[in-house]
Amino acid sequence: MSALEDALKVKELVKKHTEWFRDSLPMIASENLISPMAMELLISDLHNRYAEGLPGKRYYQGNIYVDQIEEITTELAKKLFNVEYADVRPISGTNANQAVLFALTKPGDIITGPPLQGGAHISSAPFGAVGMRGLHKIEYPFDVEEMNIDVDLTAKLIKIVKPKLALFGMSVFLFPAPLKELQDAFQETGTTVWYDGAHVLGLIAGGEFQDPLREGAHVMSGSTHKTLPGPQRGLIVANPPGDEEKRAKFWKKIQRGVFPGVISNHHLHHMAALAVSLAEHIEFGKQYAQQIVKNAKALAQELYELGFKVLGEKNGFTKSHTILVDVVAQGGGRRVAEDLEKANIICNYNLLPYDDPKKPRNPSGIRLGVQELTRLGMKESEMKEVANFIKRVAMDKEDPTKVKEDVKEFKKEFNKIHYCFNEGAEAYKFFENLF
Ligand code: DSN
Repeated sequence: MSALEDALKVKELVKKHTEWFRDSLPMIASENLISPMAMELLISDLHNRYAEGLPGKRYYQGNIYVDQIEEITTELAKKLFNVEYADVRPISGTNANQAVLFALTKPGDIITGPPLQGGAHISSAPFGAVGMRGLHKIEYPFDVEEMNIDVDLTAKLIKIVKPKLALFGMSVFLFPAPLKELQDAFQETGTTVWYDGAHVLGLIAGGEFQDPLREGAHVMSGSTHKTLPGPQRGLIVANPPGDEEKRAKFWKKIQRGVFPGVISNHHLHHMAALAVSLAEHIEFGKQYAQQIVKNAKALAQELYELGFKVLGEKNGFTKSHTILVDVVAQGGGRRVAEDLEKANIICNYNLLPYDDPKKPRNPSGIRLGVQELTRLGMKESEMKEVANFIKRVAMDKEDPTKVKEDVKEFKKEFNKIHYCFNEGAEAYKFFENLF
């Protein structure tokens, strides 16, 4: 193939991908749909430009408007999370985590955090950002019945280990982290508490999860494209402890962790899009977050009633956007996730707390997120239909390609985007017009 043919082939594949997702039920817990207004800014001239440093203190000319955009974005983040400090420059959640690690630890330090098979993000693994920083991670004990870290044992662990940094927050985040319950341990040891809110930022901002920075966390990082439905990017917010001088010093370390620590340019088109998404979440985030949690609970309950082993039963299955299902009886996580994909139901296979973390390729579970279906206008009654599609594929072993036709038909009614300034706009028209 010629170079041009390769380029055209990629364009064609992007078109096919877009059509596939338009016809599918996207249920990956870490994804979402950006709003049309935010999307427009992604293809602006900002994409072509560079900015390093902070507004008014750049290393490049040409940033007159970029500085104003960054100031507005930062203020919107501060307002949304009700915090003293915000940095909107990290270009992803992992990148934000790297910046926190760079700022608050030194190689050889000890960090504590949730276990991988208990849902921890890969950046906190020894083979992820934590390992790259040369840190030793000690994992919290996990309570499978609670589907959360074990509070008493974690308090003891923190008192014994006295970590430099105690990390909370996960990529399978069903229930709030027990920050209030661990207050004594934090205070006794003077531990700095870091909360990775990537999955639940939109729920936190919407007042529907926990409020980490008022429950003991000093700094919160996260990605901006999950329950907070913005561009693929990251942010860090903080309400550091101590007097004004101490707080400013803490924040300066974080800002230097971001730049020059782990980024150079910070992808200005994504920053402008983030400003729109933050503004939209200030306006619509509360209703959106409420509906996400209602939908997740409804889906979990329906799957449970259909006979699936949904984890977290003791605590009502979930308080977030995510549910976790043990599908060993249906053939295992991988088999089920692959069959669902053939039926246009997109989710991922996932380690469960009792799986061997060294065997991530065929775990016992699947993880399902409802934030994108909610964004497309689905409510509790639609969750029943979604549960039924999942049952037909995973439990009844119906031919997935047959189920796919019904999924496509069902999805036709849900291709409008909600909880944004262009309320009710066609979600995929923007992409379709590109081709
Ligand atoms: N690990 C991704 C997920 O939760 O899907 C997020 O980075």
